[in-house]
Amino acid sequence: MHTQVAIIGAGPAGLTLARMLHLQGITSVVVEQRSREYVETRTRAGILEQPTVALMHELGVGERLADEGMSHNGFYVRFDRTTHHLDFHRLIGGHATVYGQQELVKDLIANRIATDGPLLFDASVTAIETTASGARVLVDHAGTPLEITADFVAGCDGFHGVSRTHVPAPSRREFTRTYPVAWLGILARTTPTTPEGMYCAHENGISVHSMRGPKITRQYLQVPLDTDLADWSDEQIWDELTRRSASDDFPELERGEIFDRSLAPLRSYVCETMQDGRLFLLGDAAHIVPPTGAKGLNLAVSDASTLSFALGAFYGSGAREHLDSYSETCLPRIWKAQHFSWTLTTTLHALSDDPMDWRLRRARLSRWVESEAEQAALGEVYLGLPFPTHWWHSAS
Ligand code: RFL
Ligand code: PHB
Repeated sequence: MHTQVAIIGAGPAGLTLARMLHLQGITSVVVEQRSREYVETRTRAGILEQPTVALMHELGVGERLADEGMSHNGFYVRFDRTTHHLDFHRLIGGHATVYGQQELVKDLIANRIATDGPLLFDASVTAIETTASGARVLVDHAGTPLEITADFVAGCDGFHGVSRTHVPAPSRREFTRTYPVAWLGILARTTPTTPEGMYCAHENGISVHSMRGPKITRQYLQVPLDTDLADWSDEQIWDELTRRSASDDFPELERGEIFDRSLAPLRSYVCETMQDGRLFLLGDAAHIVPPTGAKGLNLAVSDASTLSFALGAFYGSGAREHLDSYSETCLPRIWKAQHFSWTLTTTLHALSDDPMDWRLRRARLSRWVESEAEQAALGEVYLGLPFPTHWWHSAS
């Protein structure tokens, strides 16, 4: 099988790239190791930046997002039993949109299938070979070997994928920061406690109170890294969410049926070498942010937009410079999102027993809620910095 671009992974990065290439008349094959059902039901992110939402509309996949997404002006912060709303919309305009990652993935898959774009599920990439003139991707497709030849490979296979290991270790410029904590996440049939999402800073650790609709909540608890999900009963989860979110100005958290649970370690990682010849790394394959600040999916989409533009330029006019500068074009926005996620993570989590630490964190939280200048600065990044390039290239 031959195509112009072999895309490994049907997450937000791979599916968005496939759609943008299709609209530019560039062929691709998307190869996904999991089943369609698995990727369409995997619970993950939920907060979309404005540039992500605008892009989905441009790509013609924003219809359900417009109907079902919840538009938020900012978020709430609670500490010392007091609740504060950071209203970014009032200060700088714009919105964030709450829409589950798997819903976006469903929309992109439905569109890919409706436009007859090749998309293989249960197809695991086992090897990648690149030369100066092209690439070969070896795939195990439900037990049958398959070979794809392509001009380029887009590694959109997430943090645990195979693409990054194709970049020789000595030439990989990598930065890692790990945190001794994880997020225990739940989905529950309850009414959200605040009209927009809320981060609570408590001495036991952060609790996050987000939503997926008027009657479904998505909530998280900071837990130690070595936590076993089975050690937490539903009652213990509700007790701890209630304790950390206790306030003097809002009713107590509502309890209800928990129907999904997950555990995610907090990690910051950047592989600055996002290109090796004809292989490009996008999204979680190249970088991970801790979930505080909700940047991961949005960065994956931003990388896809940059690569789409560079490939459009190459196929449109033979220009190679945008491909060659792919990493440098992506990295400033990635590091700004890393900085934002690190700031929120270190301000909102309990990461040490040092009493001076909490006083410093409280001072920063106080500045956030008392200073409109601080709020505007946070809001600019939360609602989404502009993408580095257009997703399409005009040859004229
Ligand atoms: P994905 O989504 O991991 O997709 C990679 C795909 O590649 C497949 N794959 C392979 N396919 C073929 N052959 C192989 N050898 C393969 N190896 C892997 C995988 O099966 C998979 O389908 O990466 P992508 O596209 O880069 O997207 C990144 C996002 O998924 C991720 O950054 C976000 O979920 C992070 N994140 C959040 N991001 C936000 O922007 N807003 C949020 O509100 C937000 N909340 C979160 C989050 C992540 C969380 N967890 C679980 C880590 C909340 C949590 C709790
Ligand atoms: C979510 O709604 O899943 C969510 C909210 C805030 C975050 C991360 C995830 O920081």
